Amino acid sequence: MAEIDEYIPPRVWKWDKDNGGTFANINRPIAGATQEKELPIGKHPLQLYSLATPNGVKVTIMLEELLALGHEGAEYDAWLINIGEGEQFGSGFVDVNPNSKIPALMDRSLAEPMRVFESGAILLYLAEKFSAFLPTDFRKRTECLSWLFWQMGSAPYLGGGFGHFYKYAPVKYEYPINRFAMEVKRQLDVLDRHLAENQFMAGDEYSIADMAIWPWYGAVVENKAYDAAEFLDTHIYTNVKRWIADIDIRPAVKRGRMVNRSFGKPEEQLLERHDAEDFETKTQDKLATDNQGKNGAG
Ligand SMILES: N[C@@H](CCC(=O)N[C@@H](CS)C(=O)NCC(=O)O)C(=O)O
Repeated sequence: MAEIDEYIPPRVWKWDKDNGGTFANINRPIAGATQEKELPIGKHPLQLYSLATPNGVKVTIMLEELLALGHEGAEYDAWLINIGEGEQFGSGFVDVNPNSKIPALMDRSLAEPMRVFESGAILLYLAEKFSAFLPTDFRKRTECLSWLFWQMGSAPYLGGGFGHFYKYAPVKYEYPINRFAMEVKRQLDVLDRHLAENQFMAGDEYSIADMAIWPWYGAVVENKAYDAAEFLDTHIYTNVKRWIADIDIRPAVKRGRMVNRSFGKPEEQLLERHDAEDFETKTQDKLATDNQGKNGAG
């Protein structure tokens, strides 16, 4: 192993604001709001405050899947929360999620609006509210929830552990990269063995477990996160790849991954979503063309 300078922890930890990491400007050791800022409220029963990270995409896929099934009560306004600018620390957002992380949901269809935070809790809330994408059979339901909670427990090793040290840390250190690469490969092998025997995570039914797991592990295997597919040799997980391809082609998945997306190809970025037709008319490529037309006309 390459030699690294040993760190001797002081007796009491102190916050080094400029630690050089990619997210040093937003990470801090205290909770709560940093500024007063109300959240916007749209016309639909559900108000989502989010960004198209893997955790955010889980929820927009679920909402688009519910709408595709004909659940009109799942109509939603999706508002962009720019976490790079610290919008998760606005007072309105903290009221919806005291943990200051996207995604956060307000259900305004109830007499007393209900907040829901944590992507897994939001998926379960919506699945129960609409009786969809959560198997009704006791054994399949239990299996679905096991995999949902597996994802919620495992993703921090993938993102906060591997992704952080491989991609975002100011310096590449062999020890944490080795530690977390090993864990991520173990997790991919867990998935690969399960998907060798099962079409979807909960068996033969596509469910909220797939919606939770696909955005994270699909992104890594397809080299859409951390640029690490080659490093992790992800092509060997053939059953995971088959499952990813089955999910990739779902129209609701294609739509869901565009919502609150503020990066990547302009035609895949729908910064805010307030109506089904926004996918046709309000992606960034279309808005840019509109503006050019207006500027040309003006
Ligand atoms: N366990 C949470 C994690 C959410 C999370 O980590 N969100 C990130 C984006 S993927 C975030 O909002 N980060 C902002 C911050 O850490 O300040 C969930 O699944 O909802």
